[in-house]
Amino acid sequence: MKVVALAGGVGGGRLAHGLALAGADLTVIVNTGDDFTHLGLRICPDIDSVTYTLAGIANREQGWGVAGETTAAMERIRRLGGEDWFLLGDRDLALHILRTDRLRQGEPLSAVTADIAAKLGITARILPMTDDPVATMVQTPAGELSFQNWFVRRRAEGAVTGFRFDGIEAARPAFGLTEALAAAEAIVICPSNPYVSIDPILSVPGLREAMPKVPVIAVSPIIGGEAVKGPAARLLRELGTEASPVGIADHYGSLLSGMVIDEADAGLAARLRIPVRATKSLMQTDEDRLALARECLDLAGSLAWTS
Ligand code: FO1
Repeated sequence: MKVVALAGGVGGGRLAHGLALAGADLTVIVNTGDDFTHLGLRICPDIDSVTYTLAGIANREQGWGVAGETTAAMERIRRLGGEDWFLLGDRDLALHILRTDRLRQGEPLSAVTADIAAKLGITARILPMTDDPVATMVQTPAGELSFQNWFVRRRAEGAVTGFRFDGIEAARPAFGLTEALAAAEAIVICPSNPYVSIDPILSVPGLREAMPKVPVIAVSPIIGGEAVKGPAARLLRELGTEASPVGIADHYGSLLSGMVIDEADAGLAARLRIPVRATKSLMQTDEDRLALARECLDLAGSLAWTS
């Protein structure tokens, strides 16, 4: 089945891996709102989480960076007084150095991303949501913060009043993105943060319009009122309706055809006005990733004739 997955970082990479294991003809559209230039290097955290996970070299517990990483460069940067709040491992740095060099020579992010994925033996297509610069800004009562400053430096603490995707108005879908959507038989919205991972993707002008009339299945990133990782539950409480699959469904609205929620939230299925599957949605092993992906594809398949 031709599947397009919309993904952020950690949860996105894991379900994308499950979809690849399930044999889907997979394209992953990845959020680039977290991207920033740091120590002169262009860092693309969600693209790298998805890439490393699909390549089987990710630091599984952490959700970002490379397994078995060393930090010799970071230690020397620290000793020489460089910025050390954003930890870049040695192998990760190699990718940032090469990518930055190629971007600086004018190569689009989608081309660099595709080539790195191929070099790492990945068969799925990994596409940034756009080749143009977009920066998620976090709005707080004290003013705006850049995403990584908020997420890493301030550990996503403090009141948030909203998000702004700087540059989104001028952003065009990445090369090949609308064609991938047009060919899709199902769309899977991965269990990523709806505000800072999925909304930027859906905000790229022309992307929503390019969504085909096929089942759109979202996997809830909230289990039992909590996010598996990150501030999604708190943000839903502060900005949305409720920290639950119901809040997620409200957030995505009419876009959704169906939803996969965790068995802990099965009691909420009646409040969701769309077809729902309740299953184990916490992905701790590759088998979990595969099983969750199969649940998504099975639900999409059961809805295909109604779209
Ligand atoms: N997240 C952290 O909380 N601390 C870090 O030091 C950190 C470094 C880092 C380096 C490369 C990379 O690709 C991701 C990194 N992340 C780090 C995660 C990053 O903040 C992502 O934006 C989040 O995973 C949200 O998607």
